[in-house]
Amino acid sequence: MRELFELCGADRELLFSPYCWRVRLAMAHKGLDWQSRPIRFTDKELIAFSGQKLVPVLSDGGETVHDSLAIFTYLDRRYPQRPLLGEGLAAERARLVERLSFHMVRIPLLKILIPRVWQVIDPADREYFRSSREQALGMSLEAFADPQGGERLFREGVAPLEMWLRDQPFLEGQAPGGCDYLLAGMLLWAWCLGAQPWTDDSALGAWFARILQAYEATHGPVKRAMIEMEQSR
Ligand SMILES: N[C@@H](CCC(=O)N[C@@H](CS)C(=O)NCC(=O)O)C(=O)O
Repeated sequence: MRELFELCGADRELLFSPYCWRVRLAMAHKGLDWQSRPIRFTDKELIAFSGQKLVPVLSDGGETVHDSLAIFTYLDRRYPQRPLLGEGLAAERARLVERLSFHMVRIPLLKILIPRVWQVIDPADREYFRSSREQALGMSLEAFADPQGGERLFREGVAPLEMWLRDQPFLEGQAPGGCDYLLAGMLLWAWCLGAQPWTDDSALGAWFARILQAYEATHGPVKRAMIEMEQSR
């Protein structure tokens, strides 16, 4: 059996982790099915078998892999059809895209999404979420969160991608590949939390719609939170 341990909100159907979405998109790309095992931030005992504390964790017939990029590599090795990363230089380029998306897209989105994550997580997770994120950020959630500033940084960060996607339907060319899913997972994080700092009529918006539609055509509608933003605490 193939099981994907992934982060959920108080509503177990609300899956909003960017890294877990990468893996969902990658497995859908390869035509694989899986059982979802939604876990909350503090359900660490459910993934203790993986020897670490973060999701996604893929358990696949006796093999356990964690970390989205490591899971892409595993999937390519175990299921060579429709490669995600390829080998050699191609895999290294995907690592570069992963690092770039981390800095150019993740940080801006985090500024937008922190108050939304706060709203959707189980109240029992809130203390852990606050203390772990404040320690990592070196400041309070309220000091870091800045939805308007995050939107501006996001637009600046994706400007080169917007130009790239005006010339071709996917980051990887005429068909989606691993780099598309590395980035699309980040955008799904925002989308599932009811935010969309890109416009439908942008090249990035059209690209995102193509990826989301392909996923929903085989796996059904993606749950999206309807959040009224007032305060983060
Ligand atoms: N580099 C890892 C990052 C994984 C990660 O940060 N996962 C987050 C979910 S978005 C997590 O498990 N957070 C739980 C926690 O912070 O305790 C990957 O690409 O999978």
